[in-house]
Amino acid sequence: MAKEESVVLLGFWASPFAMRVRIALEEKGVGYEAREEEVVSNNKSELLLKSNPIYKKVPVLIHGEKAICESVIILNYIEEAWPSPSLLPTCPYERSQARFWADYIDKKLFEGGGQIWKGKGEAQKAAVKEFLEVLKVLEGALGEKDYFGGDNFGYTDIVAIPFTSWFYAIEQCGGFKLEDECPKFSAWMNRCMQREAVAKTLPDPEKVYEFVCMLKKMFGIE
Ligand SMILES: N[C@@H](CCC(=O)N[C@@H](CS)C(=O)NCC(=O)O)C(=O)O
Ligand SMILES: *[C@@H]1O[C@H](CO)[C@@H](O)[C@H](O)[C@H]1NC(C)=O
Repeated sequence: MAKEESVVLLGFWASPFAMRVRIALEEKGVGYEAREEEVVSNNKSELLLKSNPIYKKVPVLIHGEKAICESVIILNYIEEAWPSPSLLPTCPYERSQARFWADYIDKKLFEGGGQIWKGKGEAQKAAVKEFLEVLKVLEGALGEKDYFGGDNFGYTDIVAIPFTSWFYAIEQCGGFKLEDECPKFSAWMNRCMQREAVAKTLPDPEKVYEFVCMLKKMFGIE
């Protein structure tokens, strides 16, 4: 059985993409070995270069002899390899909606967040405005539900929640307060943080802020 094969995750503590995989494995109760890659100094392991020769990025899930790359593809793999408890709804339409919002988050949220902490002046102001618009759209998708999929924490929540560990840094850089601007999204964040799999995976926002400050110095911003 595939389930008895070893499970290794090549990751990096501040990578929201790697956090997705950790949360999914925790939710499924799959034991795994986490190996930390030195992505900042670009000192990547031979195993990473061999397992993800195309992008050379984390996360990579190595299940037995097989390597799976790209966080959302890994999430789908986990859902199929360990079906229970399921992260996706059973109804095909609802599954499509979970994937639609996961894709939206991938395309819009990360881009926008990056433009804030990397930006300056007017460009940064515009990035903040756009970022808040994206969060408003997500608040609309949440509606009155507890989670994106309804009553249960699932697929879209797992795709979205990791990046919120960067929000404190983004607020500091962008000069705004998320809770005032997007109370519903804030409430959803707090709800997700109650889950053990999320609480034990997400890094301390202050530590992420220090990391962002270090990156800004490294990239010569400010
Ligand atoms: N689309 C990829 C993004 C992965 C990604 O950007 N990983 C970053 C860390 S957050 C990385 O490995 N960067 C190292 C590099 O690009 O050399 C996914 O969803 O897995
Ligand atoms: C790069 O990683 C290898 C293996 O983990 C380690 O032995 C080496 O000291 C690292 N080099 C640098 C420059 O950090």
